[in-house]
Amino acid sequence: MANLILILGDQLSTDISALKGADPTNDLIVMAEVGDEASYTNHHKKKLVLLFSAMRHFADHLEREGWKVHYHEYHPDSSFKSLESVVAKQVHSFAPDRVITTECGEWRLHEQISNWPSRLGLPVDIRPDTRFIASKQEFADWASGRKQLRMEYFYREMRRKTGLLMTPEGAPEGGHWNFDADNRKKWSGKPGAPPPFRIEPDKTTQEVITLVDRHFSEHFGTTEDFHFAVTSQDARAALDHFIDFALPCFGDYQDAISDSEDWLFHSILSPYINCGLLDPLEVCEAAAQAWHSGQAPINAVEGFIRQIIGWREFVRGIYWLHMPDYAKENRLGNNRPLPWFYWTGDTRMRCMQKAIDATRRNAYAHHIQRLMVTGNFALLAGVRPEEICDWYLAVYADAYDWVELPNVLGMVMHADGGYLGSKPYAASGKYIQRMSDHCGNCHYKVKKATEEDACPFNALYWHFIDRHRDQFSGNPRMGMMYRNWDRQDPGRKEKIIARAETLLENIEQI
Ligand code: FAD
Ligand code: DLZ
Repeated sequence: MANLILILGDQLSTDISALKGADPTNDLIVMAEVGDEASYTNHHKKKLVLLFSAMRHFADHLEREGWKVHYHEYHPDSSFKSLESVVAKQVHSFAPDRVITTECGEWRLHEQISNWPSRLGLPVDIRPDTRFIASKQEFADWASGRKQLRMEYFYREMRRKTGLLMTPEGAPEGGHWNFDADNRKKWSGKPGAPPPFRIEPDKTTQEVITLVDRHFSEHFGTTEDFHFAVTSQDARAALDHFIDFALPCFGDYQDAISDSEDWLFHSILSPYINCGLLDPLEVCEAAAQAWHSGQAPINAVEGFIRQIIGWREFVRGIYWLHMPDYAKENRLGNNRPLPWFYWTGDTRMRCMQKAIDATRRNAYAHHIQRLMVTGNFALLAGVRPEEICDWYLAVYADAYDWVELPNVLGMVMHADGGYLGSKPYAASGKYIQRMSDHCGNCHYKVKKATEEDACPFNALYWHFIDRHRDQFSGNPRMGMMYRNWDRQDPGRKEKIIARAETLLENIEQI
């Protein structure tokens, strides 16, 4: 019996379920760089370099381990544009008994692969992706019968399941499940933030950079200064770098934003975890070990682990529970096109310009920039969810539909009616001033709301509150905002709304 085993670009692990029980002497592994996957969105050039180079290194590794690998390199003139066309050709030449693959992370591709048994005329074994802590069914069971889902309760289940930061008696280490209250410091430049882990491009990566520059020149971003790891060995070195140099301060400055520092104390591990170079549990265990050995404090380690076994698992569960309908949600009825400056960074708002510029250079922006800067602006301005989702899917090296969509459509845009988050993360300029040092360098004045040079976030915030009164005034977590708004002088309110409307009418000039 011979099998054809398909490994996708984000499944680069020898522990992937498609390889379980496989036979190197009989089976054929297929991996393919194809136009359809490289172009279904305007993927950042660095994301393309990361994936193609990591795929090539992984295929080489498998061959060195004795596997037969058919690897299809990208060429714009190739007649094999889709994964299906590559697999169909190998089915024809290799005549396997079946195709084996691990379930993919996107509804779009999942739909295509689900049709392969009839289209290819042989059995296709689609195995669960065991790299997640909760299976799709486990999440569905947990969610069943709950009207609103709250990450915190799901997270506690995951702590119990993994035993991470749990005492032998079954209590949370440190006496609390969550130390978020300690994790809201502004960063003043001290302690110094460590430089990100970097690996200089080897020959394979350099070839891929040349390929991407030549054939994907219209895509967003730049390949310049590519320094991501592209092998699991180097991704592990990136994990060690994070644990040694950044994790101790991760909690304290988790919500901080800096005018001068792109990476702060974040791990920059999501690109590796999401494409299979790092296992999420291995990452959490390394962090827990740093706490046990006294190398990092509990607020940092708990906060970090919560992001992975809490948020990451939670958004994936929501995605598979509600797709494909979830992607169509637009409960706030937004219909504004995405402003063009999301692609160029050409805006006088310092925080937006800095977040977009970092995104363009690095294919990375940290969570608070994604949530409270570019996300907050899209929410306040009422951008069409589909357009802002596509932007986030394109511009980050870690972006795949299963994780991007719930974060953007649910967490940022509140387009699912509050299913993922109990209240929208809407904020005025005051939040950005509190958590960053951008405002001192901005063309706009954060203390003003109605004047021509007033911070746009201020008037847009009140406009958002005012126009969504029906949806939010009954939300107990937003009552105070409505009381504050209603207390303001009617003349001032009128001016604020007028200023917001001028901004919205001239949004491309902000
Ligand atoms: P750290 O801050 O060091 O966090 C540690 C890890 O926790 C991350 O590597 C990631 O695996 C996980 N994590 C943290 N927050 C989340 C979250 N909300 N959802 C899922 N995992 C999380 N993450 C992606 O992996 N891909 C995306 O496409 C993506 N899009 C996002 C879009 C928006 C609008 C927002 C608000 C968040 C998005 N996130 C996404 C979550 C988060 O911003 C990134 O995981 C994080 O910034 C990655 O950088 P890091 O590895 O340095 O993370
Ligand atoms: C994101 C991506 C890109 C850019 N290119 C490829 C590719 O050429 N071949 C491949 O197998 N996968 C690629 N991917 C990842 C897929 O598009 C898809 O996002 C994931 O496999 C979903 O789990």
